Amino acid sequence: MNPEERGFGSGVPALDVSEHGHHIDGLTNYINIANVIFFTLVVAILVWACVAYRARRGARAQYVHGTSKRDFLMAAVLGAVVFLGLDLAIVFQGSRALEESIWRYPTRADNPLQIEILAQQWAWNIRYPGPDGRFNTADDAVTLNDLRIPVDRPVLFNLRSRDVIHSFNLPNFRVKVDAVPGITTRGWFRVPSNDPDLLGMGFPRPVRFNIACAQMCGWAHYAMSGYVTVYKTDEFERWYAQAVIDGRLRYTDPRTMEDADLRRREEEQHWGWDFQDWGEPRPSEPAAQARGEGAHGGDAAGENERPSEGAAAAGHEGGE
Ligand SMILES: [Cu+2]
Repeated sequence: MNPEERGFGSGVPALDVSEHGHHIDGLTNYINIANVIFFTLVVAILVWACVAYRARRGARAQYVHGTSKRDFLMAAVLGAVVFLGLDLAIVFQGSRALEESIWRYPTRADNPLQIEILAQQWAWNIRYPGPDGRFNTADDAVTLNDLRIPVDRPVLFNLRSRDVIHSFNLPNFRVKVDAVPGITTRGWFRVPSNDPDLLGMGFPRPVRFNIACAQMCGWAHYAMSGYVTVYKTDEFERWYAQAVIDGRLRYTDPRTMEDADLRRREEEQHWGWDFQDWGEPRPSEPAAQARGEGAHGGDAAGENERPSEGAAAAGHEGGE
């Protein structure tokens, strides 16, 4: 497998191969076009006024207070056009995009690929849960700056930072989520296998895109990059199975280790956390299943807290 390397794509903006990206592009285009129209209009009026009302021999300047009915009417109409045509239109389109796709997180029924991402100066640590579906266990697959995903399956990620604020940015997927020390943020996206741009890049061969950090995070911020590679489902599963085997070979249970220094270093490798999907039932939870608690088992297992449930969630945070 030799992934096609595309980087940011050659165009501006970068090619978009995500399911929801057209919402963001549509909004950006709308703002750009509206800006060009209003800018042209304002400049045209200014130029016309400069020429039409230029100084002429014998002409006297008038002082206008702008308090006539006509002045008020003109200001009101112009204000309404800008407010309705720009501000409200942007709010309306933006909230529609949020409701229709960006905030419509995949549910368990959608079988999302769960991933944990730990940002640090200056790298992206990426963790997959492995076959047991749980993080920080011996079958996790862990990579550095190397995110691999299948097509047609939602990718749901948790994001944390080890040090300063970073921003996880996948330009070709229109994803940008901040990694903030002390809290867990999340995001999701999906790459449809029939996306024309993706097919144009040679898919079903694996296609590779860039990961960037979009937050100035220190002197090597520019170097905080990685790759995200899109695979056919079966090829992804093959890679994933091998990555899990490789992970097991490297895994040592820190509890069995005598050497304190080695143990500390080993524990640093196990930086994962209980995946937070904000209150979704966790049917794969063995403890919950044993108690027959399908929908509400998460609480007893000490997981699935919402971030707003202050004290309980705080126990999970800031563990770095
Ligand atoms: Cu960064």
